[in-house]
Amino acid sequence: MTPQKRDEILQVGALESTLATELAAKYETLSLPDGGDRAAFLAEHAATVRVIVTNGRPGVDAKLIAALPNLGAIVNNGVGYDSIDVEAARKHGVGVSNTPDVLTDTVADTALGLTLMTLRGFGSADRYVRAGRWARDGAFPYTRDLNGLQVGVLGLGRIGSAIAKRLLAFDCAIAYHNRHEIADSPYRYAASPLELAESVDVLVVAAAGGPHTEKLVSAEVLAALGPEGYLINIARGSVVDQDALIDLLASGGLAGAGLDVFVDEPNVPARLRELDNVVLLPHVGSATARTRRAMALLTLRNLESYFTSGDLVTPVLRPRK
Ligand code: 8YV
Repeated sequence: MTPQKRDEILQVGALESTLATELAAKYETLSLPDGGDRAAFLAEHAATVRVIVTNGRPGVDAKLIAALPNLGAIVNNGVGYDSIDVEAARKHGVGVSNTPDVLTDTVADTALGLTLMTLRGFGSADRYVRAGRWARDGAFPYTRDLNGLQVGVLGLGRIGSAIAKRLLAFDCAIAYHNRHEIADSPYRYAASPLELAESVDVLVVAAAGGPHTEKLVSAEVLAALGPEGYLINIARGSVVDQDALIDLLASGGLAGAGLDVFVDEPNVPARLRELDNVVLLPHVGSATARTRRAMALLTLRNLESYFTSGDLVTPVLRPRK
């Protein structure tokens, strides 16, 4: 029997190995090479690609979309799709899907853990014990309570709301800023990121990345948090002015920061790594075995659905039929 021609998918970026294996078992898979090899690769394979599967890095730009004449969908194994040029996809009738809901609770848990670690200095306290300083230097310095604080959530979407819900259990007073006020929200609305920062002790960034939110947390917003204020970011590094953040953390203009995301991942500036009032995580917001499996399964369902019905299960943008 002659083997059937299988649907071809193009992997952009390094997918986790289980998902990559599952894709390869079912579909004809290609991986987009970096840099110089790309033109030759596209000259040979561009016409066969029907779907891109990506984890958001290094991204899918207008040039790549235009180079693939039979591309119908971009399936993103992640909720944030800021590195995909959705406008270019729309222009070419290409659908885009992501993995909402399945990671909400895990990312919100990460935000809470990071907030507690940052305010209570648990990372630094752990290093204190390991370095033998407890026995040598005595008790660890006092830190800050989370319970009872005013917390601002920038971006009260699915993840922001799950974070707010958890903070209520810590008796925190919640305020938020979104582009639009949410009519029936139980939380106080702040008309701008600045107004939000001025009125809270901790600012948690949960807004989507992309050009609309680039440096939304500006130097001015960060300064408004003040020397007793904290910044927590589990969204995208691009939402925060990272250089201004480092300056304020280093000069005492801000008490501390907990960061799971950075401007140029996986590169974290040395100046930031040298500070002791920050907790730095390697973008692990959704990185538990259960949640990553749920994300991969939703990615596979989107792919399957596109090949069988021409539509996506969790579309950000529906494909043109
Ligand atoms: C993942 C994320 O790091 O979902 C997102 O937007 O940032 C993370 O859950 C990423 O998508 C890897 O697949």
